[in-house]
Amino acid sequence: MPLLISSEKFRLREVYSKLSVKAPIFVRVDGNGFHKLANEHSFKKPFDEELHNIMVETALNVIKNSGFHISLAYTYSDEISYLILRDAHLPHSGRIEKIVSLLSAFTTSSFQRIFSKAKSYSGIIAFDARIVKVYRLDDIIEYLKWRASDCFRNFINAYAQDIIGRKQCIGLKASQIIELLFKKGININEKPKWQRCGTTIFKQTILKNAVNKVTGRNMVVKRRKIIIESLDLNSNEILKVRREIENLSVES
Ligand SMILES: Nc1nc2c(ncn2[C@@H]2O[C@H](COP(=O)(O)OP(=O)(O)OP(=O)(O)O)[C@@H](O)[C@H]2O)c(=O)[nH]1
Ligand SMILES: [Mg+2]
Repeated sequence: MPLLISSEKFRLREVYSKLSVKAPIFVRVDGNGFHKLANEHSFKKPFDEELHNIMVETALNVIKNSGFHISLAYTYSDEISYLILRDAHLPHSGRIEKIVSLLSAFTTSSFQRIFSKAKSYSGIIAFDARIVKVYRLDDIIEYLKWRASDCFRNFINAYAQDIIGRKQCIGLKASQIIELLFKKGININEKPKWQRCGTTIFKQTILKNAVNKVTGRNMVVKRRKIIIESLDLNSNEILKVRREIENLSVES
């Protein structure tokens, strides 16, 4: 005899479904077990440009095709931070379960499609996701600087392990590692910027002259252009990003 269970009973057990968040937020996704994937697929050490390009393409695809209104994405290694700036840009009334699961799913399916094709990979890939609450513009900038610092730390460590050796670097400060690398002929400043700084994808507001089709009058219209650039977010270059986030914050 079939068991009769009230439909309400387990709906009420969806105890986390009402947790919600307000904008602005970052959603950071991170590749699951990419250390293993890197070994299995002989990713180039210390940095694999093809992998980085796939991460950039993945982020771009999520911005363009997920339906989420993402104002900026920043990626290095196996992680992407997505910025959702305003409450109006948060789907599903900001429900955390929805936002986290959908953005990890969109990132995963996008990366899987591009990566499988490029590397004839038949396994399955996953990205986890977490929400980082930020408040004002300064907080958004501070978060980006934090991830950029982690990117730089990762950059130094990756070269240190590859050129000097993991054990030899234990207990050394970053400045000592940089000096040792220099003695071995590696000038970190000459390495490609994407390795040191990751890649930022952001929307630039540009003003264009146009003609109003109804009135025939000249007018100025705002357009958004997607910029993909390796910027040093811990230098003055962050001002470029700050300005554009500011523009997006005040515009409808
Ligand atoms: N060879 C190589 N490996 C990379 C590159 N970028 C990322 N990785 C690998 O991806 C890992 C990313 O770090 P984590 O996210 O801490 O490692 P993970 O194995 O994904 O661990 P979880 O995120 O906890 O599942 C690095 O430790 C590297 O092993 C690259 O350009 N070249
Ligand atoms: Mg990872």
